[in-house]
Amino acid sequence: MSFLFGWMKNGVPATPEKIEAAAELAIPIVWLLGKTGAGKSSLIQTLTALSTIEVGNGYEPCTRTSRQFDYPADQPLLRFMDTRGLGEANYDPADDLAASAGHSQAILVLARIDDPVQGEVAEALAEVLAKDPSKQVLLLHTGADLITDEEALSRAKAANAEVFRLKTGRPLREVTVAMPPEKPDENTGIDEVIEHLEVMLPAAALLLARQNSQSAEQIAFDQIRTRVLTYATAAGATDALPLVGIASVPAVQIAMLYYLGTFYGVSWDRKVSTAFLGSMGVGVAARFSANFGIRQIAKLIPVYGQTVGAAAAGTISFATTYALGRAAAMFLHYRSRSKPLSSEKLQAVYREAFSRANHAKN
Ligand SMILES: Nc1nc2c(ncn2[C@@H]2O[C@H](COP(=O)(O)OP(=O)(O)OP(=O)(O)O)[C@@H](O)[C@H]2O)c(=O)[nH]1
Ligand SMILES: [Mg+2]
Repeated sequence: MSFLFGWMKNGVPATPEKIEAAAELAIPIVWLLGKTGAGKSSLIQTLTALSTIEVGNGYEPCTRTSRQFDYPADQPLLRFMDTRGLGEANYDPADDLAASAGHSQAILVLARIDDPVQGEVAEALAEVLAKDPSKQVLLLHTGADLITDEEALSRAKAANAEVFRLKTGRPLREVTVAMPPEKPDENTGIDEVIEHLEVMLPAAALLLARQNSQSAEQIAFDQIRTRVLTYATAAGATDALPLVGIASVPAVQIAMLYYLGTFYGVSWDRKVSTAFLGSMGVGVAARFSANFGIRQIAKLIPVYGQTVGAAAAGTISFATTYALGRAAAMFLHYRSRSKPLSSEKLQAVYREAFSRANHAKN
């Protein structure tokens, strides 16, 4: 019995609409905290390379105290939550905390290097962390191009970092960023922000990472990368799948494999399915069932299941689905060209994709 057909027995058809609805329920969130003018909109613009982001424009209201921006527009896979009015009025993070509950997320705090008045931002962050100490935070020193003297620059950074450390009671990871307007070539620190996101929020980093694709295979995958991320994000909405009428993570994975088959012009007949399973190796197949097995067990233990188990299930389902999609794409690319592909190479690409998608330390 083939790989695909074996899974299909457990699955129900997962239509593109259902997949997208599930992905939206699990969309990862990047919180942006910072005073007006700190560079929040500039950062969104730089990370997404979208020129349509303007100060105070293009946003949907999210909560009373924040705006949200979903990216990409046609099939959102990442939400930026832009806190408004921080440092101007008393900010109460309750609404934003509620809006982001249940989503994987990271907090980026932006503090302009030439603005030493960061007390209110630090207080807001402290309040958020008091409610949820597990939240991952990165401090961005923006406007690095505005101070040219090295010593003055490091003094300014140290002083701002100290304000945040004192209010939150912990040292934060830090990155120095320059986003001079009208000079995108002179941006600095953005790759480092993405590197931190790889650890804090891999789903975001996979979407925002600059592509350096050279081979025909990589270039082909770039065309469907966001689609694979949609399936992976949908699979990560493990607990929400029944709500949108998808019975299981394997059903999402089957739908993804069919989509990829169509894209590469290869049909998943018995021969192709068997070749794929064979190349992926028994270890990978066994790990799938082990992962799903662990998830089910975790859910049976009430407290553990609701906290650790639920979070881990989403992360593992996201990572296994993304890695499966990445490996299947490579397999199908070679297959469509009748070129040989070693199982070592296929398994290596699976492992690499899995570890990139599963970097988060909860
Ligand atoms: N030179 C320089 N200018 C920056 C930098 N970051 C932001 N700016 C400029 O500062 C101004 C405000 O930046 P925005 O990105 O709109 O700030 P914001 O945090 O979105 O502000 P609000 O939307 O009002 O909360 C814009 O003119 C930016 O071009 C930077 O790193 N260097
Ligand atoms: Mg803005």
